[in-house]
Amino acid sequence: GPLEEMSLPLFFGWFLLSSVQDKVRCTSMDFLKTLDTLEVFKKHLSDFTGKAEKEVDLEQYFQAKGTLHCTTKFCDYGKAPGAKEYAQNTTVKEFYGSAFELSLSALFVTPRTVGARVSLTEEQLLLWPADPEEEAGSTSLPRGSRAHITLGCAEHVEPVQTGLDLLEIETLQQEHQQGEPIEEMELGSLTYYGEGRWLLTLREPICTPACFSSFYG
Ligand code: 2AM
Repeated sequence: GPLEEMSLPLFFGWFLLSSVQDKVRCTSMDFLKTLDTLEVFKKHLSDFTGKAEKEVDLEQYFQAKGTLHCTTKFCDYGKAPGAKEYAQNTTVKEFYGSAFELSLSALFVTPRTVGARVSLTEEQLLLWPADPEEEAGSTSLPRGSRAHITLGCAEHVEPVQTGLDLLEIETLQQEHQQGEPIEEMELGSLTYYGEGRWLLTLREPICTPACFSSFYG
């Protein structure tokens, strides 16, 4: 009935503590600012603007999307397949409300989204649903490959796109399309994967405390 549906959230996930949210946002802004100034980025600017000569302010281009979090299971208030099973899973119940430390190992930018890749531990993978990678058609990637934090979306782009963009980049990586190594930046090494897809592998992963919980909205 409707009451039962109400009891399932929009999604489950790890929510970053508010003090570290600012730090992660700053790091991401710094990255966008730096990327914007690189000649090699300007060379590929048409990926973002459609016109080679136009300029783009990446900090304006992407809009922030609420509290920073890493979605584990999108439940859509019970309408998503497997939502009920996930909510009733004993591990999910056991860890609900617990603190975790997430490791952000890379930042990525596409013409649609900007996000952070989250490298899950074995324990964290216990909270990862069975099939979010397969749902997206990426059957050969390891579990947890889709784990990410959406940092911003271009106009008219929904946050669900961020995980799909990450999977696309990881599929290219797995197919040994090494990408074009661009340069060493202060934060790490930057690689270009074509079509406006940039990946910054962080020299030092950002470790951030996060609470496993759910969001009703
Ligand atoms: P995100 O995890 O990439 O940020 C509410 O919309 C949250 O659920 C957002 O965080 C969003 O994307 C995520 N979300 C929305 N639709 C989704 C879907 N179909 N699959 C997985 N996550 C989804």
